[in-house]
Amino acid sequence: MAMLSFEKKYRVRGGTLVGGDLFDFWIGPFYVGFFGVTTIFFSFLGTALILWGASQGPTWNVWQINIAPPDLSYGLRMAPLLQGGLWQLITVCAIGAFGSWAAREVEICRKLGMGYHVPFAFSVAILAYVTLNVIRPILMGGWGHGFPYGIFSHLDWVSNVGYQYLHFHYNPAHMIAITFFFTTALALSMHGGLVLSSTNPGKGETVKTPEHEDTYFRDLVGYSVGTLGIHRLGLFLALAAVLFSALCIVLSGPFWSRGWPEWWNWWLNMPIWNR
Ligand code: 07D
Ligand code: 07D
Repeated sequence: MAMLSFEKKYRVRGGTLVGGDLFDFWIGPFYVGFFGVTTIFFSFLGTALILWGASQGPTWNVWQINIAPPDLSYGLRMAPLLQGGLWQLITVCAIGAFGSWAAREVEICRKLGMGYHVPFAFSVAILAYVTLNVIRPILMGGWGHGFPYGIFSHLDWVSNVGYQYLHFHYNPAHMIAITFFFTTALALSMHGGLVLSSTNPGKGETVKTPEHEDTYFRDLVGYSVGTLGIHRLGLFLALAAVLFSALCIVLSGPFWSRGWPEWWNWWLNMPIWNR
């Protein structure tokens, strides 16, 4: 298979960030690497801590398992294991696992001589998580402001925090983030649809070229962003969505502690209305 001969060519030592040749090998299709080992270490330890926490809690119902952060009275100190200390250790494991995964992506990019777009994009997701559970809690002076680890409990957290600011939809950065998320879905659906419509024709029909794709959008809306451009646009839209999300939550509390509808008073207070 062509893929296999290609793999043989690139499956050579080098490109690692740390550890030199140590762990610089593959198991089946998976590249191991130093950061593969640290990913496994942190994710196994984190999962084991969640399971142990669950065993100390009231339920094994997977939807209801909940590992809560410490009470606000602990501030930014370490808490006893069952009073939020577990949440603190799991947070360290999560950051260790996500960071290791990003570093492993970087090593694979280096081996292949590719750009760092994928690890860069994943780092933006990590930044959103770190904003929620490290940066914002530190700015607000308590780990208790982080979200709990549990499928339903983290939804309760989102809802409660939303209502603490009266009406979260009035948060302007939340509005921009949502608009970027919706636009990302629009762009992906149009791009996926366009590529399938030209490269997956019915039986007996020929596969069309990128010129067909460009012409389609030029005919439709007068402009085509182009084959490379659509991927730049997609990456930009998705990253902007997550960056504005991180912004909307870090503003809530550290920089704006009242209801978000009140923020819009600047509009009502503009001198122009008093003339
Ligand atoms: C499809 C890639 C695959 C990833 C998956 C997630 C785990 C967690 C943990 C048992 C798109 C795997 C899940 C490993 C198991 C335990 C303790 C990615 C894909 C399938 N959420 N959230 C979900 C996480 C936050 C919110 C689902 C993680 C914030 C809302 C899943 C994080 C806020 C809704 C989940 C995180 C928030 C969800 C599906 C981290 C704002 C839903 C996720 C680390 C961002 C939806 C029951 C998905 C749901 C949902 C995981 C953070 C809001 C359990 C890992 C605090 C409103 N979230 N979430 O498909 O059905 O993502 O919930 O930051 O409605 Mg969440
Ligand atoms: C944080 C996930 C990081 C994930 C990582 C990877 C694994 C491995 C393993 C699968 C950021 C984890 C990987 C675990 C898995 C295997 C094998 C992504 C993260 C590192 N909101 N809202 C957002 C909407 C309302 C509120 C963001 C819409 C209400 C609060 C987004 C609506 C109130 C917060 C968004 C709506 C409210 C948010 C989430 C509609 C509640 C946040 C996306 C239509 C009453 C959160 C940074 C995101 C945020 C957030 C959308 C409604 C509150 C823009 C569309 C009015 C408190 N909301 N929201 O950030 O900004 O992803 O987080 O009503 O904290 Mg909202």
